[in-house]
Amino acid sequence: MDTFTNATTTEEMMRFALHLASTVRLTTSPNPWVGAIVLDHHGHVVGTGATEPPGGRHAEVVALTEAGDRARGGTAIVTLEPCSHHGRTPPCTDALIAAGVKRVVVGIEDPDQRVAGSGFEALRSAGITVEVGCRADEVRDQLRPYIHHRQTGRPLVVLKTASTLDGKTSAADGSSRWITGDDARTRVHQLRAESDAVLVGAGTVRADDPELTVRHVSGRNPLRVVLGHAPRDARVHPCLEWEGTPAALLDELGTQGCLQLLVEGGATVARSLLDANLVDRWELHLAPALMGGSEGSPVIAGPTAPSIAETRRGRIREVEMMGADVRLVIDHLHHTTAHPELED
Ligand code: AOF
Ligand code: ZN
Repeated sequence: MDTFTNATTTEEMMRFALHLASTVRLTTSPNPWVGAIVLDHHGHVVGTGATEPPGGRHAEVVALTEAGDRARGGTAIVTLEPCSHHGRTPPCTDALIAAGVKRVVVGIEDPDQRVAGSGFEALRSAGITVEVGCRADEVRDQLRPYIHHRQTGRPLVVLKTASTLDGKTSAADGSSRWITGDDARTRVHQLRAESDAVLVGAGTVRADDPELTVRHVSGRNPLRVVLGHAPRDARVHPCLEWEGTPAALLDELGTQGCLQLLVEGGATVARSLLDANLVDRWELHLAPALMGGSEGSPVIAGPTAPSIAETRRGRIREVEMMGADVRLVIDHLHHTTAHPELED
């Protein structure tokens, strides 16, 4: 009966693999969060797996171990190309070949230079049918920090800001607590847990004395980085106090295996990163609040764009309610000449 041959089922299984991968999002860095499913030759699920913490088993090996002999003649569905190199663990391609899997369905090629297509080659030369590209856009999206790191050598830079509807982070008297609510705070802790490092400016350390740890969700604390010098009694310690340029910081963090850097402020640090075109994603938390006027602090410091033509424009990729607040995610914030909808 329900033999596993039709495309719909493959897509459904890849969706399941994406879900499995999402369950280990906070625990695999600097390795990718991968999901794998093994089907027997009837098309029944006989093994599921997700990447274990660094040094542990890869997703395929977890799923194959659960499947045992039932993998023979079956299919493996994996979000990322199986590795073919000896890293901290032996190659997944060897494990798939040894298990007698007949067909491997993959989302995307592994951009890691040690793999980059050689996993597919190894499987094909062992006579295994390899299909690449299943739900590729979703996998690319899910693995974006990892892909960015392997392609550029730098972490994906996520700028997070919280403001009123009119983009203010403090009132005329300087008061700023709290603009957004509890759900937004939880989201910030989720972002910290997803990130390997979190960056703030020395001004923010002096003004807010943030701890920058993960408290409202369970996850690892990111490396804390201060651009400039942090007062000795600041709560951000122990931290890296960076005296060089932001670009050099990204190179250094990339070398350390940092896949995602969260920038939590303030407005001057945000501006310097934007000016250097180093912001890959901007997450805005907007409270349904309004201050009005030209006093108070803006979300991004520095001079105002001199003309509409010199305005940065991005693409809104996500809009979500967070309690009474809203979360916006913007990509590709570049200088363009017109409103995207007006471009032909
Ligand atoms: C896979 N499945 O679940 C993951 C893969 O140090 P190692 O041995 O753990 O190898 C890390 C590299 O393996 C990593 O950079 C990436 O190329 C790949 N990750 N591959 O087949 C997995 N997590
Ligand atoms: Zn592997």
